[in-house]
Amino acid sequence: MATQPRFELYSFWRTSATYRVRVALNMKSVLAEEHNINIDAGEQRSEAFLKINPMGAIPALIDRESGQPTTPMTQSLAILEFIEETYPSPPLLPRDAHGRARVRSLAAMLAGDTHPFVTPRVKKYLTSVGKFDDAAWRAWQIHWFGTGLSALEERLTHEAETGTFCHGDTPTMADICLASIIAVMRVFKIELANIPTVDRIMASCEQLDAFAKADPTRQVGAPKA
Ligand SMILES: N[C@@H](CCC(=O)N[C@@H](CS)C(=O)NCC(=O)O)C(=O)O
Repeated sequence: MATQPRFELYSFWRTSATYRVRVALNMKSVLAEEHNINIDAGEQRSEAFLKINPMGAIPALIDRESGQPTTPMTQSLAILEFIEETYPSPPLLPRDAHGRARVRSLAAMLAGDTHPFVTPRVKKYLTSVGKFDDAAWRAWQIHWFGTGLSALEERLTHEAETGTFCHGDTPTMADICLASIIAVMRVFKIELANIPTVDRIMASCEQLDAFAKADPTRQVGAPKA
């Protein structure tokens, strides 16, 4: 008998925040049925989707297993924590409280302090109200990706806990967030110089199936190469 995936994931091929959830689900070998929300067509602001997430942003994750309608889960970091609590193995957070604080802090630098500046809604505002042209938007993207990743590089280079991955030698939520930013920079053909530790850790992430399978270019709806 075919088993239905436990989760429904509202997603779009190239989004950074959905990538994080995809990697975490892949790492725990958990299946989700994906529903495409075409951000280029503005579907995140449709009446139907705003009922799921009034913020008009993906991802949103629905848990079918509870047996009764549950509020859709939103915010990728909250979803990662839910996945971690529900499927503890392999762990995406260190065992010690200091380690967990460090991983959550690195993750927040990316998902909380970097990604929001480069979202489609910010682009929409800057290119309409702010009259940004393509060059100004690109300069904006490079500035904010660069600000976040330079600060991350500084920490990863100088903090003793950095290993093969952001924290030690196994991937954590921090690596998921790091890779989510680099993956979307690649979609926009943005490359930054002078972040060798970030680049080294991204290369380690890419060796893992869970990350490789979540790559934007491998998702339904991605443009053919
Ligand atoms: N903080 C949220 C950010 C969600 C978010 O901004 N998602 C983007 C895609 S990566 C989105 O749906 N944007 C729609 C828009 O900006 O209009 C999270 O981590 O889930």
